[in-house]
Amino acid sequence: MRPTITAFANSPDRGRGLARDMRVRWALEEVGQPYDVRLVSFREMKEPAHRALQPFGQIPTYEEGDLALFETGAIVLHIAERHAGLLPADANARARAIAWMFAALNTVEPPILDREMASFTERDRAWYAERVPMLEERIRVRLAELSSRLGDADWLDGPFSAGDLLMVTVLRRIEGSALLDALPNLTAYIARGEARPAYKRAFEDQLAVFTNRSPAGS
Ligand code: GTB
Repeated sequence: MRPTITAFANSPDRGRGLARDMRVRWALEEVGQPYDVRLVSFREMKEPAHRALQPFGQIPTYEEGDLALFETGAIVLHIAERHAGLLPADANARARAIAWMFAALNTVEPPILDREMASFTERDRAWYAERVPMLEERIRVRLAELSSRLGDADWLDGPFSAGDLLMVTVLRRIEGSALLDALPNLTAYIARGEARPAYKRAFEDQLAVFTNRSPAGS
């Protein structure tokens, strides 16, 4: 059954692949599953019809027959479990790939989000200048640990998996920042993810939402 996902009608990043529907698009492209996209405005996201799918009034959502899912980790895991290509067949390797999915979302993403949120909401606060180095140090520690584990491997644990897919989307949030400067293996890891044909198709489709939208947006 062809799934439908939701995405921003008017993404703040102008479709540069940072909004989280990118993860779901990429996963669907990796497994060769065609899908539909329903674009929602910020107002629509907070209305009851959307909250019935996503209690927090966010994108993306995923509908497939009588299944409705939210949370990108759960959606990507669902896709990976139902199609070949994103999780290894061997039970232990599969469990480890799932561990990397959780690591991306629970261990690496939180300090990156804390830094990002502070820059949006605390810039004019007296403590901001003092707080930023601490927030950045937390990111640096995680990145150094991740870099050390990755070493000179292409992917985190054997072949590309849903764990790499989520990790690359998390790291893209700081792509181009000085935080990654000292860690060329992570920069190359992100580039390897972005070079995958499935990633490129997903990116182009997300970008097309912005380039094709009406000038007024929604
Ligand atoms: N934990 C949830 C998941 O993984 O599905 C988080 C979902 C989420 O944060 N969704 C965001 C959202 O709907 C969009 S992705 N926000 C609206 C709201 O909460 O009211 C976050 C995002 C948005 C925009 C950019 N950007 O433009 O750069 C990057 C990331």
